[in-house]
Amino acid sequence: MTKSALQIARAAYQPKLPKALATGAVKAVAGAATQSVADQEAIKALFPNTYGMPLITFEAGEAVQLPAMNVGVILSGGQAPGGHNVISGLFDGIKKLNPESKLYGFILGPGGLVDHNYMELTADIIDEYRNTGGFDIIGSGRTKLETEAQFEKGFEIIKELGIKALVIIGGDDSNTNACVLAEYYAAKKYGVQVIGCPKTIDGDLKNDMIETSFGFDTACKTYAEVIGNIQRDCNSARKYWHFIKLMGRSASHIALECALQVQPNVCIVSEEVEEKDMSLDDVVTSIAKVVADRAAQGNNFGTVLIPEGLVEFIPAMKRLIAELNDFLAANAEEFSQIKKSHQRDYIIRKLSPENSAIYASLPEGVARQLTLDRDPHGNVQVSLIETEKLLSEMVATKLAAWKEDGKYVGKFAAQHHFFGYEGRCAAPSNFDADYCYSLGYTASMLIADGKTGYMSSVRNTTAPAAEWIAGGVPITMMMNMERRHGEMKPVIQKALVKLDGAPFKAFAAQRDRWAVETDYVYPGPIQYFGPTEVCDQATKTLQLEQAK
Ligand code: FBP
Repeated sequence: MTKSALQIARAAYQPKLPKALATGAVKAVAGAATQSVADQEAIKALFPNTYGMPLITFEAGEAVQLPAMNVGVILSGGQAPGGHNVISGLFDGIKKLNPESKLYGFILGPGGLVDHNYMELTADIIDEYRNTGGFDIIGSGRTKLETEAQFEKGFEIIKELGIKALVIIGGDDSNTNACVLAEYYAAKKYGVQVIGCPKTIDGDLKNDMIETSFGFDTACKTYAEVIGNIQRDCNSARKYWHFIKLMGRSASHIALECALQVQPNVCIVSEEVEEKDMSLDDVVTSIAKVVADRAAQGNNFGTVLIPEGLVEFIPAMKRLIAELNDFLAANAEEFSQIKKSHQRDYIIRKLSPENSAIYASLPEGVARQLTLDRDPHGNVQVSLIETEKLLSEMVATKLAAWKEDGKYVGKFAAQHHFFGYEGRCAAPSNFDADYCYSLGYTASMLIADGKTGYMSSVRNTTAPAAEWIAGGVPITMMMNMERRHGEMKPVIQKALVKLDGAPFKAFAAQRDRWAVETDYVYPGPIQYFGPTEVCDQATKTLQLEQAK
């Protein structure tokens, strides 16, 4: 591998561990029994072997040497900065317990377990990937581990390799499946432990015991850097409005965190749009008002942050998409015969009056995306909708109408951006490098302690790393029952932005001022070496949530 100068220097970084883990001698202290966040009876019935287990905290204890153990690791779902450090922390942890221990990585996600596609991760390989971004050490994938046939197939290779425990590094769905797998192996008495680690840049796997998912810190800092740069450009040329869509499939944590870091003129928060039952026109009007107010002061420029999942949070758009899905599924043959140039009118004629009006108001390109780009199940691929263009085109139309009425006097020219993939594999910030290494190391301690169905947890994360608290949380504790594909299923509750939470309140208290004033913040690139206030800050979200 050809390495950059930063990569070479960064390889020598020794991630920080919580004091209790750094001593190398650890004891597990069990807390009180736990219960699920909701639907206790239903979850208990589904997880008889892994429900109600206690919280675990690791404290300094006696040094122990355990028999060598073989451990398997899987990276599941979208990439998030720091995954390699979870693996290196896990590797160092099991080697510390016994140098003969072995780590196997399953290739390209959960599919690697089912297909028996694996490699041993030796010290040489691990050293190549310490403190680097990406999941390329073994690759990741989105195969869902959910059927008994997959569990049994996986068990075949687990037996063959003598694996004692499997560590699944993933988001809410992957950790839900990790828990189902833990329960299955426990019920079958296969003697295989399953431990989860909280990953996703989206930041929506968090609760009282999991303060943040890894990768959120680095991804947001990467986006904030480039948004800051755009804002400086924007404030220099003073002629463009930049519409910037930010990744985050569902929750708006990334957009909100970036807003707190860069102080844009507008940031849409999907959860607020849903709560206030806003229509697409309401969202467009709210942006157009800011554009018009700034124009009245001679400022024909600005920035608008848009969360990727917005469209699905607008109740009226949700209804339109649902009707389109049903209509096109039932009339696929007839629709395919309609000439391209007539398809829009055809759809407008066929939809119910409410949805027809919304569809007719959409710009041509977006209307086409809604009818043409469909996933293998025939559903609209909402993530492909260019919301940033949709909103800017609709804002332009509204401003043109206001201009005719004498309500708007400015010039409006838009630029569009989507920031997503460039943040998912950035070299982990010091926070993510330390947090991930600690999560991996903690996972090895949970394995040593015989735990299964637990998620590795590291808390008190706004304090210096030495004061972090490492432990384990029973995954069933985070579960509730939700309807998925028409069936009630036990799942980890997804954490959306809370409108009564400190981060949103801090944003809401300042956004009107940010809208009219030009008070941009330019965070600059992530710094890996230098003063701690520059290099080691947690996200604003975490700082506000943890503020006592
Ligand atoms: P995970 O929840 O698996 O971590 O993935 C999150 C994410 O990065 C979303 O923000 C984004 O919508 C999605 O993955 C993109 O997925 P893909 O990599 O398959 O294009």
